[in-house]
Amino acid sequence: MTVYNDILSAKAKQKNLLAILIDPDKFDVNLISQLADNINNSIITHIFVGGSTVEVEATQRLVSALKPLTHLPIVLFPGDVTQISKEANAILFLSLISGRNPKYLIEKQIEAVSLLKNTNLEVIPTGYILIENGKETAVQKVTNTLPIPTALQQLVADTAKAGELLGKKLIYLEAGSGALHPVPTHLISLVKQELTIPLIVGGGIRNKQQLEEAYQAGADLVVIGTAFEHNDSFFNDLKK
Ligand code: 1GP
Repeated sequence: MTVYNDILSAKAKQKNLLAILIDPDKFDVNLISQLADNINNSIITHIFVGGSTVEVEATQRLVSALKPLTHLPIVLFPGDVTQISKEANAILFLSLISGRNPKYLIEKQIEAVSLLKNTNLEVIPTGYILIENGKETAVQKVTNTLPIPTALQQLVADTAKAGELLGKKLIYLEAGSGALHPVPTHLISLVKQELTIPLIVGGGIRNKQQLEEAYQAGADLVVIGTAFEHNDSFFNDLKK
């Protein structure tokens, strides 16, 4: 459990972790060298790969191209079982515990087992919690689930704790890619108080200030995708 153990030890040392999320469907593999340079020269610690809808094989192509260009762990954050690539280091084995759709609570996970058996991927059980952000996001549409309203704070906290008690190794608090608003900091803090396992926060974080606020509220690892896609100079703000 190298990737997970490294997250745990970073948490113990209160070292903030940052993942870039690359959506294989949105990214042109021909630009991979430039992207890898930008990543390697930044404070980014993890590379997440995944998307809500991704063309079959696109994940494999991206991971194969990226792997020789970086020493950072490549972690699959799959929207579907077609997004499993042997060459990644680890996979977030997600269960959408904010939703009530059996497909994303257990059915997709069962479907993934025969595929995972043919890999050496480190499998990290992750409770995935979708929070409302002001607009409908792709994950909401694809999974046909409702996000938890931000006003239902206790429900968010109890959902996260239930995830931990069920044996999840990570909780991922998600506003959704391209969210209008990130997960509110008071919700991050509330969830953090409940958990002993590391907390991932993502969705709608577009600048360094929001990143710092998420860390201060208690995020152990922050995930950013859209801000890197839309604004190349964002890497400059995050140089080593
Ligand atoms: C989505 O949390 C990630 O799953 C990243 O979201 O694209 O809004 O940064 P953004």
